Amino acid sequence: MKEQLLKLKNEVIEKLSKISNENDLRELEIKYLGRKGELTTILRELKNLSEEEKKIIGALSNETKQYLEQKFEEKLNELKNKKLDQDLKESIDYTLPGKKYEFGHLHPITILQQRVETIFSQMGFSVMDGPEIESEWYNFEGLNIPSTHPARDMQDTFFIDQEADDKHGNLVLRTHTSPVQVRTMLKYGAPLRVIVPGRVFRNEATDARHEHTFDQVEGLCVDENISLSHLKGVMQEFLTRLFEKEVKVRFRPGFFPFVEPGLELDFSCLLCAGKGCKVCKNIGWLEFMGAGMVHENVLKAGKIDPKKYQGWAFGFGLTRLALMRYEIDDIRHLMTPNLQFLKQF
Ligand code: FA5
Repeated sequence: MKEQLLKLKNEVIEKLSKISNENDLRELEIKYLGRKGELTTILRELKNLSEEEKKIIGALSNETKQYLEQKFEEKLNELKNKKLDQDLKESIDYTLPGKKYEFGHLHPITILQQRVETIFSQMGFSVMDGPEIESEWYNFEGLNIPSTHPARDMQDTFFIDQEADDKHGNLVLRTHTSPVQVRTMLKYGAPLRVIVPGRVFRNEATDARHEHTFDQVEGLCVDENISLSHLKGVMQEFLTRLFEKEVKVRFRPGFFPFVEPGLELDFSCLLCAGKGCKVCKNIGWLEFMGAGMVHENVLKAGKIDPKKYQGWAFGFGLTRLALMRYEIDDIRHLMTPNLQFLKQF
């Protein structure tokens, strides 16, 4: 019987290795371990053995039974896992196109701002920052615009019902980047060469060229023997590098309370190079920015000696520049989250 059990065990192991589906496995199990199975048949013979043999063969047959039961269970698990793998493979269609991941990119204003910063940095200017929520004093009085002065009407803003920490009047949303002029002078003194890109706000009805929230770039240069010819040279170089073509600039008289003399700077039309076309309305020039020699009172507000130092300042609209640079027909596109528009840059 011992040999019979061993033979049966080897037979089952051999057959198990060839089984490839659950049905065949079940049939094999019934055939050998079932109630009328071959192992049971062998065990029925036990009663014909002596007590001594019964003990030994009984233990051996139990051992064989447990061993085979375990092998059947292992085989069942193996088949189930194989089926799972198969199902998974069939549920994936490898011919489908892959998932496309969307990557964002910088906003056109940021791209342009970085370019502006690079060009001015190359010309020896530092890049400064200032608060968007500003005290009335820095936004107006420090720039020679007293509260009763009609020039305040030029830049209507949003007033905040809260006093500034520095007790310089109430807080306002800054209407221009010019307040950083005085802040920079107070912090660093003269000589100075800085630009200040930043967001500004005005209480303004919007149209294709006007926003209530837009970006400006301030420029300030303070030193001994500084004149407007330096400004002309710097701006001509800046615009030529930015547009990658020869650009000329011209001055026209302009009024800003914080500069004296004040001026407006135009540059030659990029399309017709000054000859006159639809874009420049046949003038040959495009309006660009306000500028001028820093007013004595502003230098004094910045604790700089006007007898020793002079300087010029300018302020241009970065948002308006983006309209020219990218040929955008309406400024309001730049503030929308319209991806169709933004993806073009
Ligand atoms: C000023 O803001 C002065 N601070 C500029 C300055 C600085 C002059 C230093 C002298 C010395 P102005 O209000 O013109 O000036 O605005 C400057 C630029 O901002 C304009 O040329 C224009 O490009 C842009 N700008 C003004 N208002 C708007 C608006 N509502 N929407 C978009 N851009 C605007």
